[in-house]
Amino acid sequence: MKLYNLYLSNFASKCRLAIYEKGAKVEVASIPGGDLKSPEYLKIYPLGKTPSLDADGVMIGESEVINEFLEDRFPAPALLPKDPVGRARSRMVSRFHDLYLEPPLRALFPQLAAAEKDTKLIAEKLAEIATRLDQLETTIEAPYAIGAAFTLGDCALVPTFFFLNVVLPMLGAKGPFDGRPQLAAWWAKVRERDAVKKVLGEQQEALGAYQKGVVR
Ligand SMILES: N[C@@H](CCC(=O)N[C@@H](CS)C(=O)NCC(=O)O)C(=O)O
Repeated sequence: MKLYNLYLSNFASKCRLAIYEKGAKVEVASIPGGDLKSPEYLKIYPLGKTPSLDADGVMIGESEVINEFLEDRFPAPALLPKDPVGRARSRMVSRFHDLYLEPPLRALFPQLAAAEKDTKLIAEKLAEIATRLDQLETTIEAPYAIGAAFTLGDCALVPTFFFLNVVLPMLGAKGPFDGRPQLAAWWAKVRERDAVKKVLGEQQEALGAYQKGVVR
């Protein structure tokens, strides 16, 4: 089993985190042809996105689908609670991340290097992110996103908070934990975990390489 990965990608990082938490036998592979749009990779995965998973010959795309598949295929240690309500709550956190929190952050990435910044867009997206963070602050249940157990919901949030920590201050906004004690407590707790430390280290390294012009 093989995950086609870029260390810089927060969505691929979300899947690596689940893989590391589970100690799953999944090879973390670079993108064939060295580019998401290379003919070699498009032949394997026509969407040309990362992550994608070669599940012994069957291609599975979309980070949340991959993580749910990993949960089914490698059930221990579990990253979803057993009870239906707990499972729904973890999925709700992942869905909230994918649909509402991450997109306004993604919209800001091109602005970081832009010679002329779009100040209207930056203000709009920063305001949207602040609203989403306030919503998360009131729904998160310490110590992890949905309480006592670390779940796929946490896997979704962690890599994006790596970028929120970097990007918000760069654009003159306050950091994501400033004035949000629940999120601050959550961040301190998740960073105690070996798999989280590993992923955050990989993201930091990939960001350093990117700043020198290398995407990995
Ligand atoms: N909904 C997808 C999003 C994946 C995604 O957008 N990945 C980015 C890297 S973080 C990518 O592949 N971008 C290239 C593109 O969209 O063409 C998922 O959850 O896996």
